[in-house]
Amino acid sequence: MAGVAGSDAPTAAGEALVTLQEAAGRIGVHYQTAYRWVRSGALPATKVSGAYRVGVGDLEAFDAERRRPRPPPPARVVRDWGRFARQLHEALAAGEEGAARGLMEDLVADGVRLVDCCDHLLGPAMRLIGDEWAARQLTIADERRASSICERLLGRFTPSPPGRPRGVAVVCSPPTDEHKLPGEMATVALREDHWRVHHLGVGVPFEDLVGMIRRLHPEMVVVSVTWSPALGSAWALATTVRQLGPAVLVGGSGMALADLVTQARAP
Ligand code: B12
Repeated sequence: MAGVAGSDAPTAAGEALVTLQEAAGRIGVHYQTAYRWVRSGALPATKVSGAYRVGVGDLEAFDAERRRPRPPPPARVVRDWGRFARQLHEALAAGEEGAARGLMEDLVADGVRLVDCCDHLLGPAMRLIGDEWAARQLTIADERRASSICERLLGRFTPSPPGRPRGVAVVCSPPTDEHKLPGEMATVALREDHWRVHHLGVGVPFEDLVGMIRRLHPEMVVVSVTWSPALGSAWALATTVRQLGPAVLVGGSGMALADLVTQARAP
């Protein structure tokens, strides 16, 4: 073990110890996840000079057990989304990305669907951020930082389910709408429901959007609109795209992704 960053000398019992940071890195999880496992007693650890150390043997056994294939447990039913949304809001407002990630990691690990995380956790937390921005308690820099954290969280958890996709979908926004996050959320929700999704982001000129949709021949186009002045161009886009053949769904602020997923499944 000598020379490995964060490693300690072997114990009297001959087992090499590593710091919690090193242990988390070795099994590919965030430090806070490993910390929670230690605190809950799931991962054995000892304290050396006030800091946790994990035996390499214990770590390997724990990781092997964690990775052992087993039938998925029944998904956790979240009864108090409001509490989680407030916690996430606090983390986002403070720029505490690790705390935000930990919160989401726990829910996803418990089988909570991403569509529900978007509708009941990220959405409400970001709306609180928006209220605080409108009340001048937060700046645009705070708002952008919070959005960026959410985008990275979504990127991290975006699934690529195996098997044949339901079909090809394009998610886009009208050219003048700069709100990218809702389109990201729609993309995640549809991917989770086995769609192959092309997300075109924001700021794409009208004719480029139409050109790309023409090339991709999707079964469905979702126009996600958040900024109300962009509604007119969202409907204009929908009208143009419908003539090319795909089904078009327009939606955004205040509308649930669970409904988008249901509507997308309708023949
Ligand atoms: C983050 C943010 C920004 C960021 C966006 C960064 C990014 N990467 O996305 C930036 C800084 C760019 C920004 C800019 C602006 N913003 Co802004 N922004 C927000 C904020 C805080 C969150 C946006 C967000 O992600 N909301 C979306 C989610 C989280 O809420 P939701 O819409 O209900 O989400 C669901 C639906 O969208 C659904 N969904 C998504 N797609 C689809 C599709 C279908 C078919 C269906 C059914 C559902 C669906 O999924 C979501 C999950 O449930 C909101 C606050 C708010 N209340 O939303 C303000 C807000 C949207 N912004 C607002 C404003 C005014 C602006 C600016 C004009 C500010 C300015 N003066 O420059 C500019 C507009 C720029 C433009 N041309 O678009 C206003 C909009 C008011 C209005 N009349 O529309 C809001 C509401 C803030 C406020 N309280 O006033 N903003």
